[in-house]
Amino acid sequence: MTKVFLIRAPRYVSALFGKHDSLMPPLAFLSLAAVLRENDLEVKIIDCSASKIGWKSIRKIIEGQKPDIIGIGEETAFAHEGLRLAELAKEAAPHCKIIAGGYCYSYMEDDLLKNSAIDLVVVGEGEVTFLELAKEMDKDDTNKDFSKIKGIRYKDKDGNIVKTSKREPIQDLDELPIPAYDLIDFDDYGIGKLWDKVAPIEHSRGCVNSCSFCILWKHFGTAKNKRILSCYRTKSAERTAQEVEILLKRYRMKTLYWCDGAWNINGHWNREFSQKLVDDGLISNWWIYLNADLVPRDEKTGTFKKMIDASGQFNAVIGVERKEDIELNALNKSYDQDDVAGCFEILKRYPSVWAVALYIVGIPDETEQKIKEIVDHVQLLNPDGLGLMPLEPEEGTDFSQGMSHLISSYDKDHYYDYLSRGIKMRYITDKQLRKYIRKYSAKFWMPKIRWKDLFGRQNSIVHREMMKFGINATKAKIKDKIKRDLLGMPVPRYNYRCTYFGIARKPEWYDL
Ligand code: B12
Ligand code: SF4
Repeated sequence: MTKVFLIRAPRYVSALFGKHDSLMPPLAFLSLAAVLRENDLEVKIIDCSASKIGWKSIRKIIEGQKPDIIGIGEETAFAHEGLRLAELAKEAAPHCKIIAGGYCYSYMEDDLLKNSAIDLVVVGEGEVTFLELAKEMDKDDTNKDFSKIKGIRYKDKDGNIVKTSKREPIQDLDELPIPAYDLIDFDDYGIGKLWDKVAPIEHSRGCVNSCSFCILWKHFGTAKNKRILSCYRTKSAERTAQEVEILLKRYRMKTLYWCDGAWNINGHWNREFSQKLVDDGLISNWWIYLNADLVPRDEKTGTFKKMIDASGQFNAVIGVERKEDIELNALNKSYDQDDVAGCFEILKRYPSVWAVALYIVGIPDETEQKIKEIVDHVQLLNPDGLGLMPLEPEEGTDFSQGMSHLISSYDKDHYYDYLSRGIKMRYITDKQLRKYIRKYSAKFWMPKIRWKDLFGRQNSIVHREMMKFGINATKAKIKDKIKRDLLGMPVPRYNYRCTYFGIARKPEWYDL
């Protein structure tokens, strides 16, 4: 029987994490594994950070257990570690085929196939393609033919890169089996009380919009006349409620992290699903990405209130992106600032809502003044949290800067990270951008820090946990500064790498 390992390579971890070194289970692997298993393939998920497995140990595991296929699908900031894993796996189990997929590898296929140990790349939605590939690999060498499998890239026997036609998205998502939650240990994930007992879940794939900085709508899109168009699909309310029930009752999860790019696109669905959860008593905390213009629509019909009723703590993340409508237009955003103001006005009416406004900074004509104005503007919306996110040159998006060679060359000094982004700004440097992000984030967050919130009882556990993370991050930074500046000890640049929560540290188990 073909043995498939889905592996997340060892990675540096955020200084903000608590006892867990991995934030959230990889939903992609859970979903892929469920499909493979349903088709009688042997599948294992190894999340090195979650299980605290370092480079030497993962080599031993691969050498000892000899999988036939290893699948990797890292996010961009960790992509070079996935490639290190591919190289290591080829040495440890030379017969093993390495397949890469996901948002990053899908769009750097030429570089990957030329410069790394990856054998095949799966582009876009993975379940059907991966299954077909795994079955094909099971055939003996003379009968193998990958050319009929849609949505892949590989090298033929003459070394030419073959690109097969686009894999069309799965239309009925209810056909997917329930993600293979039993293949991971949920206890290995989360951050403190904020994401305690957290489970990733999705009810939809794709989007109806096509924002220029976003890869999601393309990744899960459909091909028409050689163009990629958005293609939104959703599971039924019934099926999604079934997943919620499994997570809450069987696995005792408390928080659902909704992975949908925009959760609230279909008003009828929102209503039907929320009502079902209320009826079935399936209440939990939610983290959720909402499209701002659709919140007023759902408020008018009473649907938004139902969504609040169906959840405990409701953590809403809104991509406000920019302050000026002209800039929103340039990013091909579907809404304007009036929509955003209307959305926050509604969010503030509900005490269980903890609302985060995300802005994109580092657009080509960024200035300090513009970032300052964003933070002044945000006071009008009065969100509970603010994220100033640097625009990333993600491969496959309009802002892609051809960075993939930096990842695939795995050069320790020049790997792709979110600090040296490659998007050139006319008026400020990357270093200034980082400084302004720190300065203006502090301007927003500092007035929110109150000691009584840290120790006393208050409404939002989220607020308290955020403060704790801030304190941990500052402690980690001061420690590094003392080491470097006072004791003259080496502190790798990597320590300041901008992953999701700012600072990354090398965990003790990393090299073991
Ligand atoms: C959860 C999540 C996170 C979590 C990460 C959790 C963790 N690692 O523990 C957090 C919140 C920390 C996070 C952070 C960031 N994220 Co994020 N995140 C997501 C989110 C919401 C869900 C991912 C998911 O599980 N999807 C559901 C699964 C089923 O889909 P999937 O992963 O795409 O997998 C399918 C296919 O891609 C493919 N596939 C995937 N892996 C593999 C592997 C193999 C072998 C195969 C064959 C196929 C395959 O098959 C799967 C099934 O069809 C997505 C949006 C989204 N809806 O996907 C954004 C998204 C991935 N994030 C994005 C971004 C920009 C970021 C940030 C850079 C934001 C920022 N500015 O700080 C950071 C940094 C991330 C990093 N370090 O690289 C972008 C794209 C990033 C990229 N190109 O790598 C996305 C698409 C959001 C968007 N709309 O643009 N993120
Ligand atoms: S609305 Fe969100 S998910 Fe949809 S295209 Fe825009 S950024 Fe991507």
